Amino acid sequence: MSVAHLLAAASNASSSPVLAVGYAVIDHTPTAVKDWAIAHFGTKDKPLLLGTVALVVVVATALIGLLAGRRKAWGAVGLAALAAVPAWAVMTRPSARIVDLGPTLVAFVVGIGVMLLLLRLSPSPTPSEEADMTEPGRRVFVGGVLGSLALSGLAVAAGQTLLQAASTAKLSLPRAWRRATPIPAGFERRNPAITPLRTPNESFYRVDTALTVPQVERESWTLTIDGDVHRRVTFTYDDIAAMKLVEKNITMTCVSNEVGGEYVGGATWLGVPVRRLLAEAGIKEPHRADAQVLSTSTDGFTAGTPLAAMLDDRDALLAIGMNGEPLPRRHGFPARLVVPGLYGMIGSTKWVTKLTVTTFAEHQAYWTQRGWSHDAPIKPSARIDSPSSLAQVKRGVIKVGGIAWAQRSGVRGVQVRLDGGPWRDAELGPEVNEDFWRQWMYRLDASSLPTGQHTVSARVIDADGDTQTAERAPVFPDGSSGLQEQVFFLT
Ligand SMILES: Nc1nc2c(c(=O)[nH]1)N[C@H]1C(S)=C(S)[C@@H](COP(=O)(O)O)O[C@H]1N2
Ligand SMILES: [Mo]
Repeated sequence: MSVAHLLAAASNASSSPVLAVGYAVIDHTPTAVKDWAIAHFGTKDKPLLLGTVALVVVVATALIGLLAGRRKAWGAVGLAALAAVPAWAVMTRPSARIVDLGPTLVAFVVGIGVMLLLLRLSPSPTPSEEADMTEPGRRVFVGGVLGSLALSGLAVAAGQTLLQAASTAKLSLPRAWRRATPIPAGFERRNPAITPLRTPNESFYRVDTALTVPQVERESWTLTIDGDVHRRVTFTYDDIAAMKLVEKNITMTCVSNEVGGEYVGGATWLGVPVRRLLAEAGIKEPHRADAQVLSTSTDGFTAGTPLAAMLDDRDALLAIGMNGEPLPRRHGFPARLVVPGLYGMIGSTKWVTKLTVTTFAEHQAYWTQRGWSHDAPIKPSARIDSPSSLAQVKRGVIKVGGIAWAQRSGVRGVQVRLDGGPWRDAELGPEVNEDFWRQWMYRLDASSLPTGQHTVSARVIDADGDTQTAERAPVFPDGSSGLQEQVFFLT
């Protein structure tokens, strides 16, 4: 399996038997079990899944080894049955080709080889020979096992090194034709606990279904537009880089972000408005109700964006730059979509290679097939960064603060309240644009408050004057709502 993984890493990662089985498990796990796993293991769910796959293989091969000890043919049949699982998993990957069976075949052949070798090295079980054979025989056998384990470890290490392809940070990035106003520094200077307006690429949240980061290169990448268009068009990276590129400051949010959660970030994106690309293809019926742009990634992920959101003035982007650098691989290198105002699953497809103009009735995107809404504008929310949850706070003036967003509208105000008392206006940080988040701060005079437990909460008011709802909703199917209630202790 390790040798196969190495081979796959050097050619096409998704043909790795381990990764392919991992994806198959994800695809066939009931949503309830998946949610449970994500809730309990968070972002450790992927290593845990792959570890489990490896463990099952170890147990299965141990059993096959026992069978082979009786009869070699049984061992061979066992290994063939075991290899059939990744063979099936590999061929059900979205972009599977017959050559992708190569690594699995190699795993089978190497498996047979190791099995025969270990059988030859294994001490004979017959009692008559035991006296003179056991000691050196055992030692040679154990040596053989440890040797194969060591080689196996080396192969996995080499494979993983290959999969962590070179960083993209040093690559060149074309200039913007229209620059965005630089994101200013804000309240983080007065209260370092408040989230800075610009999220650095290294700490930008990452959410995707990929078990390993897809390695796509600029030279081979293309974007095709098809579906209900007059001409099917394909762009290369150079085509895109030569266009009039615009910069836009956009705050992205994941539908899985809980109230007060971390799956949200603000960055400067450089790219081409998607509507200009769509115009080159020529949309047949731009005003058709139910129309969507289905975007497809190299890894088979799809997202469905309402066509109107791709065409209006929000500047949905095909982005190639993030905070002045080429997109990091984790965030979709060489190109991704960023759609302001809609949760990431509604169209911020990373490693995007195809845009299909179609309808929601005709095609269902990845998360829609799994019951999530395809109509999911980001819900306005205020997050409390300071004080942190269950913090011990000294009596005096408490600097309450955080960040708030109401994409597509903008943040007009943030209000804060203590222990269910009256709402008070917070001070707002610099405004960037309506699709960007905004910092807020409130100096809470706690000099006359009793010591012990207190609760502070916050709510955002958007530019239309609408106040964030206190009504609680879970993240499924269209995003969480409710107010964050932060408990702290006055000492
Ligand atoms: N190819 C691909 N693109 C994807 C996803 C994915 O699973 N695969 N997840 C989406 C979701 S749910 C979110 S919230 C954003 C997250 O983008 P980020 O990881 O750059 O923050 O990417 C979107 N694009
Ligand atoms: Mo998401």
